[in-house]
Amino acid sequence: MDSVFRSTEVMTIERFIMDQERLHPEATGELSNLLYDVCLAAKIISRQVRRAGLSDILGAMDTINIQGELQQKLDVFANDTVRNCVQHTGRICVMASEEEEDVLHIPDNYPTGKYVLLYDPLDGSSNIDANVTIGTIFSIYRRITRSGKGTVQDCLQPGYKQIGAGYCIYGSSTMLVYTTGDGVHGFTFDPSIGEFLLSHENIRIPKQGKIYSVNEGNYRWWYDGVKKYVKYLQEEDKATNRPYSGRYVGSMVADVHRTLLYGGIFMYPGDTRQHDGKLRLMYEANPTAFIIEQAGGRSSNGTQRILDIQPKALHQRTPLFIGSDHDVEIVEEFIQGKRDLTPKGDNEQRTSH
Ligand code: FBP
Repeated sequence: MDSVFRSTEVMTIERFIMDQERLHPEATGELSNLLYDVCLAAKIISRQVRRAGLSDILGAMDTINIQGELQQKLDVFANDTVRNCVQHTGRICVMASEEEEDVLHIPDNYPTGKYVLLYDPLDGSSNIDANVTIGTIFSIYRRITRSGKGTVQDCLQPGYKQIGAGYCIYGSSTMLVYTTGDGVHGFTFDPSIGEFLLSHENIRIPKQGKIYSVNEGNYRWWYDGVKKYVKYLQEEDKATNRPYSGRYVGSMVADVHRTLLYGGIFMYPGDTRQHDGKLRLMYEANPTAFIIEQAGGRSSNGTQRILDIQPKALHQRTPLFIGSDHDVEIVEEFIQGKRDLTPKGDNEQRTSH
């Protein structure tokens, strides 16, 4: 019998969110309801992803999104699904999506609310047709404009102001992981009863890992600090858990989820072609950074904490180094020149400068 059903507490995500809400006497229930809306969208997208090979939903549209990427049919389906599950509820004042150039305003015939939702409807979409794990990522803020329709200003808030963030991963099972600042919790979807059930309560990332995750195909364009760090991870030194093992799915949500559970580091560095890397600050880096930090990990662009970056543009990109506290600390030292590789035969030592 499933372990979840063997436990004395079969806990749905709705029940869990309500219990967490009780921790905040000032809460009105609107954030809880917004989280339910996102769960509903995730269930609908999960159903479509699971039967993608059977229905005419694989393959590309003939449209290019703001990122310059060919939109996949599932990208558009997921984008519309999240918008349609949330925009009519009166809980949000504005949205922003990776698939849309401008902010998504609430249609005139719907009331506006006090929250802001930013989302990547389908992360890893280049992997869809190969049936590789993909996901939906979301980030929630309180509005800063007073009332009425929200604006891009409501979206361009630094990550530490997030009041909720999460992702739903469509892998061997569908799993929703979220935080509202009271720890990180994971819920596995049981399609036979249509419920997300608590399966990973209060997830903690290991202080140090043994896995690094990066697209080494870009090595030649990396800056020296990152090149040296990856060389450092490949050196043999049992005392420091090295060499690390390499894992790279190419779907950020999958690589970050594994890093959250097993520890180690996921990186998408900037390089001589793309100084700010590929990943988007607002709906990829900020939400995953909030989750990883809530689980005891660390996030950085190499020199600054991701959650402290003041956004300037909706679709701005950022280098990303995220994962176990010890591992991200070391890559920062290599990038900032505070640490260097040791000549062969010497044990590693920090450079003085
Ligand atoms: P989208 O699919 O949402 O555009 O995300 C970008 C992404 O697919 C990430 O999920 C992944 O980490 C990265 O790009 C892979 O990039 P690359 O193929 O350059 O390694």
